[in-house]
Amino acid sequence: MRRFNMQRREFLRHSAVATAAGLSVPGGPRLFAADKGPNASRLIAGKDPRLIVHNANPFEIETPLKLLRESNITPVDVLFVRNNQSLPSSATLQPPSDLAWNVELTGLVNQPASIAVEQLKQMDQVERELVLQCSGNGRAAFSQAAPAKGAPWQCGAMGNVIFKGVPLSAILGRLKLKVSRDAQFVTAEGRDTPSKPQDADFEHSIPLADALDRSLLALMLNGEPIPAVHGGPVRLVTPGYYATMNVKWLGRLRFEARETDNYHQVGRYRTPRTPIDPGSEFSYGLENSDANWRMRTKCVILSPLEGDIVRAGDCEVRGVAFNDGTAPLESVAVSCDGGAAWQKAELIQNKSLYGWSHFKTNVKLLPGKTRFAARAIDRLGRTQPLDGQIHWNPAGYAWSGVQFVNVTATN
Ligand SMILES: Nc1nc2c(c(=O)[nH]1)N[C@H]1C(S)=C(S)[C@@H](COP(=O)(O)O)O[C@H]1N2
Ligand SMILES: [Mo]
Repeated sequence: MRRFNMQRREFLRHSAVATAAGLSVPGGPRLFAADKGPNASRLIAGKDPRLIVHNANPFEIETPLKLLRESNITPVDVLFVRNNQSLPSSATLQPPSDLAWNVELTGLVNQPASIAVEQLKQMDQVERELVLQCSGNGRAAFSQAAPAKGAPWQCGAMGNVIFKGVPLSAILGRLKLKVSRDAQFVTAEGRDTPSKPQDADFEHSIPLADALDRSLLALMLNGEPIPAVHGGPVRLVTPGYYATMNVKWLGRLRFEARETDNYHQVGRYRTPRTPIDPGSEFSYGLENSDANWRMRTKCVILSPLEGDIVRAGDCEVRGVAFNDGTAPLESVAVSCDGGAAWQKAELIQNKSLYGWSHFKTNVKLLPGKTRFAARAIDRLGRTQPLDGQIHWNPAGYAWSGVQFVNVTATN
């Protein structure tokens, strides 16, 4: 596997040279005049300039909640972007122009195989509405207890989108591939290469059972070919999983007995299995931590927003809730006193288990300060901790604590 990875990197380094002139490696300060700092639309052709740029290289670009709440299906021009490293020439909402893209299927299978994007396009497609959420979403909240390493994402490293593509199980059938009983995981490799050659390639393993049940090789996002920046021409999409597991620019799937020992799978993108004290160190291993796979149940208030000044009197509190799609949501409760008393909100269930559901409720606001909170619970009883810090972890993954929103009401 190593050997192949080296070859792949060498190959891509050549193509990177060819495209370097085309702003393929974005964000270097010298690309911009001093008065024109990086904004999302300069970094990625087609993105909305109002997005929050945490990092220009690699991209860590967040959707402000003000924009997120405007649509039920998050348009691609406002959808957040997170790259650990990028594929050359992918800084655009245009689909990639590589028409000869193949995905290899190797490892514990009767014989290695490969399928072209052109073949995938001819197969029956399924559509999945789902929440795409970075496992670092909400990280900023962890830092209230102790610094968490990484971009201080607030709540907008997520969106509700529609992916369309071919189920992995159908592809195995079409290729007549038999996966060995020893295979427990499928590892997805992206074709992007690390900016420092000595760094690890980007790949992730997910449990085979969920992959066969849920995963798609997605070709379309919100009805259009997947934009290059979001992983086109083909992306592994597993509904209900954190976005990091949705490997962009999919080059290969390996069927394996164990999770890969790749740095992105073992050294990060995991949370400790049992709580640790905020601020303490943690050495990740497969035996003491869980990969950022299925998303924790949570909700996010989209109106009002933190710091809003609103009219006293009638106020509608609304937002979105979601989980890993394993069971429907049960309810969302809203508090106007920072979490002491709760009232049940109206919950409009999404037809898709993996998409977000909207909640709303009306409250009477007295003049002065109000601290709202919202908490979702699903039919498996999985809910959000009032003190989200019990899940504190050094890199601030998988925040699912109750969110508090402070507003001021005036007459
Ligand atoms: N090949 C590849 N896939 C990747 C990444 C990456 O760096 N390379 N980043 C992951 C992470 S951490 C996230 S949060 C999502 C972001 O998806 P988006 O940029 O389409 O919003 O892509 C995931 N897939
Ligand atoms: Mo992420």
